[in-house]
Amino acid sequence: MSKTWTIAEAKKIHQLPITELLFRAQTIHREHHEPDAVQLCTLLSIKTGACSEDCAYCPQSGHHNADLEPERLLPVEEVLSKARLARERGATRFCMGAAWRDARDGHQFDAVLEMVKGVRELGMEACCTLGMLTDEQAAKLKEAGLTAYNHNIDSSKEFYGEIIQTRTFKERLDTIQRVSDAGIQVCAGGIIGMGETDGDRMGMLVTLANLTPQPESVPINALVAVPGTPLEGREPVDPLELVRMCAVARILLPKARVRLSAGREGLTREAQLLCFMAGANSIFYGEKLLTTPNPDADADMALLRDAGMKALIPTIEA
Ligand code: SAM
Ligand code: DTB
Ligand code: SF4
Repeated sequence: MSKTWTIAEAKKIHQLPITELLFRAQTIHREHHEPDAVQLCTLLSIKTGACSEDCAYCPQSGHHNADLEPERLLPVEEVLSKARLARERGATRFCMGAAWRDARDGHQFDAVLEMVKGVRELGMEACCTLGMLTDEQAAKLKEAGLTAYNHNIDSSKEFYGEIIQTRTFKERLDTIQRVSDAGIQVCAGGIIGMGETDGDRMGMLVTLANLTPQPESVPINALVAVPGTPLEGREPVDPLELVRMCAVARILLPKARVRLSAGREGLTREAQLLCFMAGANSIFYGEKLLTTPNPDADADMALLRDAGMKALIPTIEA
């Protein structure tokens, strides 16, 4: 039985002098991970925009007016050729995102299953994020070979209602449980920079840390404030706050991959390295996240090279 964390404990850690916080995070990081290896995950939006949910941060919500061309589900071959390209550039995980409230059965879901199989046949880890799932869908994804399913809790239970009205925090947790019960690894994290308090940030990490089992990976996103969304014009988060989030995530979830996710475009190389020192050991790799820009792959490779670090080598069973 792993430890149950309290928000008070997390807050205490979060407030430590950053030198002490980094030392504690690094100590734990080195017990469980190679300190110089970063996982490269490439994202692809396989179905873009016109989503029925109203997530305030999201340019893909049909409730907002972001400048975005909605796109139907991409053909399987197109997705697999992007996955092949990502593999050639050194990514070991391919993550497919769909702007759906929930995955619907039928030819579209069947096509996603083909995508998952195809990505695994390339020897890559396959992840997808398709909204809410039923038990049957989770079982089918597992059978197709899905490595991990991404479903973020985004913030604390208390702050959730401020950013999303069309679904509940509990529904998010229920889907995560379904994924876990189906034997698929859970990827679950959230966003900072939406107007939440430090207490909300710690509430989010404590909720993730107290899941049984803990998530396999935890994406930490800094809000990308997109014009046309209700959160447009929000000040970017101070990079040191991201460093602190990565460190607390590392301490509370020692074995998880902590993914420094959206918001890297605004970070200096040095800030990114501080996040790696804090325990982040995964990034989204490639020029685009789902709909917004991400650093150039060449710049990321140069950063790893100049820092004497390395990209994770695939260790996937065939
Ligand atoms: N529709 C599915 C869902 O909501 O789970 C999958 C796609 S959704 C875009 C995946 C995650 O991206 C969200 O849960 C959120 O954490 C993150 N995200 C979306 N827009 C973002 C933004 N503007 N800045 C930072 N993270 C964002
Ligand atoms: C996650 O936590 N972040 C990724 C991935 N999981 C699916 C998505 C970030 C999206 C950023 C806004 C966009 O590009 O649309
Ligand atoms: Fe839809 Fe997901 Fe965006 Fe929410 S985060 S609006 S569910 S695509």
